[in-house]
Amino acid sequence: MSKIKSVYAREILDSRGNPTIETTIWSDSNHGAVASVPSGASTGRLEAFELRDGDPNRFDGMGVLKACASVNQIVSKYLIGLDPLKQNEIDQILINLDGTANKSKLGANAILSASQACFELGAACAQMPTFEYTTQKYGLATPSALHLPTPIFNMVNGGKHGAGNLDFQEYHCIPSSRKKFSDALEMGSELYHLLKKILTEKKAIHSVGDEGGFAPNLFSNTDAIELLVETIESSKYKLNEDVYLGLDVAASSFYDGGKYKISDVKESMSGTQMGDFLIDLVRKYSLLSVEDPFDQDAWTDWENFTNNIGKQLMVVGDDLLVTNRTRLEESIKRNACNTVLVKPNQIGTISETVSVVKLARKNDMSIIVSHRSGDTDEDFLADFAVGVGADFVKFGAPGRGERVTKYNRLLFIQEYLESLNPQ
Ligand code: 2PG
Ligand code: MG
Repeated sequence: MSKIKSVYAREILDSRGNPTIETTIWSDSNHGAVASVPSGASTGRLEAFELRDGDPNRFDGMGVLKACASVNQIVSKYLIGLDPLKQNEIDQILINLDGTANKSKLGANAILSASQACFELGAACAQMPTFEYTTQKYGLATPSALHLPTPIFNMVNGGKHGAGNLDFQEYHCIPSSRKKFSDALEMGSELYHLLKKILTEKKAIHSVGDEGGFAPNLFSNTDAIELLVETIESSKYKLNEDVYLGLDVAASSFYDGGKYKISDVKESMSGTQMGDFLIDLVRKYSLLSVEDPFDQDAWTDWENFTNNIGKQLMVVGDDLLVTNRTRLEESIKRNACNTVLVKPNQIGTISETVSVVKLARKNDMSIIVSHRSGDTDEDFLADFAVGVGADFVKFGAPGRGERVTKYNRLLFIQEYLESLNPQ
């Protein structure tokens, strides 16, 4: 049995240039693992607590030296000597050490960096790729090169990730799940470049937003959808056959005083009116998925929407569920949505994340494993998604380093699996 020998956290920068925490861990068998933690911009109210220093003299208060100290001065003492294969035990120690409901004492960023580093160390000690280790540990999937998670490409960035003119946060191109991952990635890349060309021809701004999608100067959310339709129609791919459209409305970010105000409609809308507006879009464009269509606490609107259109649409809970088992249980009871967005840093440990995946699976919900808008150059999530048998991954645009490192890892996994079972 290997034992954890050292645990050390330090401050690095994420893709937005903000500090985040990276933890390195070693075993006495001389295996090592490094895990860094992402950070959201449109965060759910009930997400686990991201501990920042608040010192205005460093990084405008965004430093994470306190979170590093949580790991270096507290967590490390309790993890050294433990077997890295005992993930549940390790995560329970982390949860107990913190002792708060939202991990605000040590910081969920500190806790996740340690939890994930232990998990990756476990894979290294077991001498397995992380996806295989995940599969073996949790028994949730039988990975196959032909059935890797389908990528959800974020082509246009609005909301809190964009230039300020689009209300909806993300406009997705989603290749057909029948496509092999490498073909889906090729399609994503081709459409991404075609979209840039079309934006250039229209003299629209084609700089990119936080997740690598373009952040153009369009007038309305419908314009952005039309732009994707135009891009696909001028490509060799068929809309709603080879590739589908989806949205992350991220409605909590523009919900104000019980109303939704978007540039497509003159008057502010009630939840019911917002639902009707979105259902029109779903029908008109045959959308495949809509994430966070309503505010995170507008349960009744979610229920009505899912009852109405949930048979033909993935209704995705992100801010609604915050990868939290209690919220998911509530949502299942109410039939508020049919798809779970899974983000480990919303809850703070690997075990709790897996428990959400398991509950979702048991209830026949679809699973999307997702990055954050401020992410790091690591590819752990690709392995995790394959290992838990996620249906989809949402890793941003098929461009920018912190996004493509995850897609590229899926390419590697595909080839690795093919080499095990040559045709
Ligand atoms: C989302 C995420 C990731 P953020 O809303 O789904 O795309 O954004 O990380 O800013 O919460
Ligand atoms: Mg979201």
